[in-house]
Amino acid sequence: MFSNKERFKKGYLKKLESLCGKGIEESTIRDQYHTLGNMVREYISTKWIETNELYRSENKKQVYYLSIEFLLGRLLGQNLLNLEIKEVVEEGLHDLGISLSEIEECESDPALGNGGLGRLAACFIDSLATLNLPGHGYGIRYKHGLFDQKIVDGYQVELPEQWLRHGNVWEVRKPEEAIKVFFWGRVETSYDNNALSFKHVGAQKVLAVPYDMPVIGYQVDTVNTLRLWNAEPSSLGPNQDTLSYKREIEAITDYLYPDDTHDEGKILRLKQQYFLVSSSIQSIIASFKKENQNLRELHHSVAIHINDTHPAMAVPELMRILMDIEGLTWDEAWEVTTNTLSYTNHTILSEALEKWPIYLFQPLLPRIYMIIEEINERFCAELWDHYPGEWERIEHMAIIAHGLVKMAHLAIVGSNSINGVAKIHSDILKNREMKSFYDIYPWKFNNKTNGITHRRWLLKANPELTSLITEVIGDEWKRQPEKLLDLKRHIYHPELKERFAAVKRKRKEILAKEIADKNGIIVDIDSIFDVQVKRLHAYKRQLLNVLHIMYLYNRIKEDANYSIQPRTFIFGAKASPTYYYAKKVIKLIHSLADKVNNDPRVSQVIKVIFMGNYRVSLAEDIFPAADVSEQISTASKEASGTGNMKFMMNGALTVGTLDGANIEIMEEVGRENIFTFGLTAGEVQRYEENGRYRSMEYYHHDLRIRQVVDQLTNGFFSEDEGEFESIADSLLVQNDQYFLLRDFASYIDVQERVGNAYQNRDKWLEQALINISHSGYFSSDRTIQQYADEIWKIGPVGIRI
Ligand code: 26M
Repeated sequence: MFSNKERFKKGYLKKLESLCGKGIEESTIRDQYHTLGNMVREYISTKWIETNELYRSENKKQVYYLSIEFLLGRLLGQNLLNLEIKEVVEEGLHDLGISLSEIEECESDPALGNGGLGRLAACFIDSLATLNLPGHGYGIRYKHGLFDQKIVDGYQVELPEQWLRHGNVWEVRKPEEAIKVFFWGRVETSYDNNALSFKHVGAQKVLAVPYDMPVIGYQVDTVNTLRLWNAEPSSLGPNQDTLSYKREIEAITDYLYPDDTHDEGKILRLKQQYFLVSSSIQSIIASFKKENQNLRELHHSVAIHINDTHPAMAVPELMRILMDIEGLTWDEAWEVTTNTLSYTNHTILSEALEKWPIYLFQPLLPRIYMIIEEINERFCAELWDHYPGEWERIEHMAIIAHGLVKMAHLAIVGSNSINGVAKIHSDILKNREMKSFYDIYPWKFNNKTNGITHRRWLLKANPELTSLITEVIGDEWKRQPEKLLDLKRHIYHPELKERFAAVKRKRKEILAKEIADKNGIIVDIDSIFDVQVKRLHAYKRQLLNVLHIMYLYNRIKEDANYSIQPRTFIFGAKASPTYYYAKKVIKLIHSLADKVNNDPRVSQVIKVIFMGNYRVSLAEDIFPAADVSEQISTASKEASGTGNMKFMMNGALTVGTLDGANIEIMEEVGRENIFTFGLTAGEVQRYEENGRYRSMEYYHHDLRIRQVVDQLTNGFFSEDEGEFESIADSLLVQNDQYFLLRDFASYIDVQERVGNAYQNRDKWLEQALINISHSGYFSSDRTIQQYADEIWKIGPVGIRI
């Protein structure tokens, strides 16, 4: 059907007719999207079935990636690209008077994630399929993904996201594979056949119905599965046929929690976690049992990965199934469990470390809690052997302490591998944050530096740059991204530089048009597009970026001769709805934008743009247009970052701290090709330990700082003077926890260097190209290959290229 244009056109018209009962003239754009989506799904259905059959028949080891979030982004364009049918479709539709890109626009982003962690999971499943690895995602089918952000008078307002409003062509509901998940009730213990047996009685039974989505590899026949669970009432018993009962159950998968740091401790969140874990593990065991008998050998056929601690209940859940249902002894079950599970840590921020109060946990999950207690007791006994008499250390490392269940400790004890997401982050885990665990289990700890799928973030997002690269070095790099290094031999060729410049310019024009449409502001294409897009958080220091812009504003106002390279500062960020400070910073960016953009002289050289509702589809327009990538977190706080990689891959230069993967970007491109500044992680740590930092001293001693901080509260923004007082307080009264004022001078300096560097156009273009050349290392294909080889011990199945 996609083998040539004419066939496609015929098939398309026929499908439109049968599906929508319409001819092309009466069809709406949604009909047209729906038709194409269905054709693609049908086209891959054979490959999907064949992939599953291959996995069954070869009986090779499989990996299951459990994640509370998968931030997929739109699928139509990516699927067409991976299937290599995009051109046929585009040309065929063109003949029919339809624009493919308009059709693509009508797909809503499946925004089933908050940010980095969820997007990483999406990149990983793409790489797994492309590398022909038998690996599947397990997640939750939230009815509402991350909220839509509206900006009203400079304030963020959240609206419920509605990605399923018009249905989802990519999913297949599998009610026959539904699974029951048990909540509440109590455990009856009895002694029969010389063994204890446990019965969970009086439980509320929730039905987990899988919706499977195909994950299509690039240029291969592999189609893996992303299985998303939906909560539904199981057969209604007496007194259960009420609407409120139905609502209570469905609520489990209604909303994605919009907070990506603060551990909220809400019971619904705990239900979501267990719902994901229990349905996934039961389903994994069921499919294992179809081909294998002996559960004592589960770990030879199955690896289960837990993405952060959110699915850490996989540890007790697997123990429960192996013992209570399959009849293994504790020791047998423990051997299998720990050999099956592995865990990735994504943060060291203490407020993000999950701890559940026993009073919530125990009534909701009585059997799981019992098992955790037993794991804890055995673990503490083991610690006692290691550290006899060291009560404090043991209490500190325990899984249950002070009325709380510590999910990270559970994950570490129950897994065979614990990894951080960038070198520095893994080192901090080993030497500081989890040192006491590293001391007893050194072999478990390792690093897997994050990556991004270059298929979405370069091939799909930036087809112009993709063509240029391919013209110069051929197209092997598409499957072997490290081959982007071949570009290096060409970067001094004036023609390549000019053509890259033309691509960048074109992409800046496209973004500028979007900004004109959405924000009503005309930006200068020749200005530096300086971009910070990511969730809004104190540690990511969007406020430092703001303070720099305020400083520039002041310089321009005060010095008629001050001349700088024009810049457009672009922000995109969602704040958690309950995060007061983050919302204030969004308002501050808008107030600053008003001030800057409406000043006749200042606005000639700088502009400030806030792009609302930052999400995957918008990101695909932003990264290709960026000149400068802002990666300015307080050193040690950003575990890795992945936006930094998307920028570099699209030829932006990084302004960054020595944090997360920025350090590895620097190692790749060389110090000369990145702009670093600020405290190192070691310096931050020393300040945190010795308590010697006094932000007030920087306020008093640096006039530039005093001026901008004063402007937060002196009516400079011509509104309510108290509006930004809490932000000023965070810097002075609360002693500036994230060292903005400490890094201010260094940041101003480096930004001045950036402005000057941009004026040496030739050199800038070379540096951008060097960044692109070295971005292949940051492909998630490399990351996934390392997970496959070093953690999961899985290999490819049924290769065809
Ligand atoms: C937890 C409990 C309750 C509600 C929400 C959560 C929660 C959800 C998402 C906590 C954290 C979540 O994500 C954290 C995250 O995105 N971390 C980022 O992970 C990226 C991928 O490894 C890294 O690149 C980023 O540095 C890291 O901040």
